[in-house]
Amino acid sequence: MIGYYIIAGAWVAISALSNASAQTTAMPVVYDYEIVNTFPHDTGAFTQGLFVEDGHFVESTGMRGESTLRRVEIETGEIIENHPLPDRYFGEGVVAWENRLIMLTYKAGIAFVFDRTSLKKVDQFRYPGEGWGLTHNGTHLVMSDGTSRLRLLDPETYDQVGAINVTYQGQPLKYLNELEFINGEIFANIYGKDLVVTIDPSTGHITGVIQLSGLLKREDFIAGKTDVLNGIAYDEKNDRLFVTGKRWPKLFEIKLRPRPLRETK
Ligand SMILES: [Ca+2]
Repeated sequence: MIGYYIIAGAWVAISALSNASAQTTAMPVVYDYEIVNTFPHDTGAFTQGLFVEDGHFVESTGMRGESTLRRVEIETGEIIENHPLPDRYFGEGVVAWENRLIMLTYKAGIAFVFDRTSLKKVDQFRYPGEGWGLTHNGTHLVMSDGTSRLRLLDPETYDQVGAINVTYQGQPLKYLNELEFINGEIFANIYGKDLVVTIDPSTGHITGVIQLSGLLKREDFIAGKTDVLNGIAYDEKNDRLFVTGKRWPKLFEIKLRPRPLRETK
């Protein structure tokens, strides 16, 4: 039987970003979500980086004059520790490596290195271009910069030692933002879209598209404040996946459900 599959919605949304035409690689799996838990989130947090550390979140926030690195209780959203950045810096993604927390800035070309326990600044380094998201794959730091290319950085020298060219159906997929390495794949927010994609780090191919439309209900939007979806964190110990957004009043624990393929003629 000859047939092909289309995946409505997600494909349309994402193909507009990538100008996908040639079906050169396997179709990604499309996932819908189910909300498992809803937790409070600080509406003053312009979320840029998010990950789970020992049962709490490490969260980095952006905007000049509002940028912070903080530890946050998962269930209550309570800020346990808060380290503000100097007003001139626009904070971006954060990652932990050994006893350090490494945090990017948007356009200053500077990353700050903090002691993981005290949050005291211990180092800084420069990089070319913009800083967006950060995660690690166990051997390298993985950094996004607004393009379709993820940089691989040596976690000791912070030198770029490689890159992953991210493609959707053979076409570059740009605006990769907050990142999270989960079970061998890189999850990435697409800036400005209610979408998270999963990336095979060995090929850069998009393997999955997570549709998060409607996650934050319209009635929960605060006019002039609530911004885009951003922030993915994974609690490996308890297999919990969290997502939130910039100045969102809520943070969600979600489960993913693969959408059944629809066969067409
Ligand atoms: Ca993350």
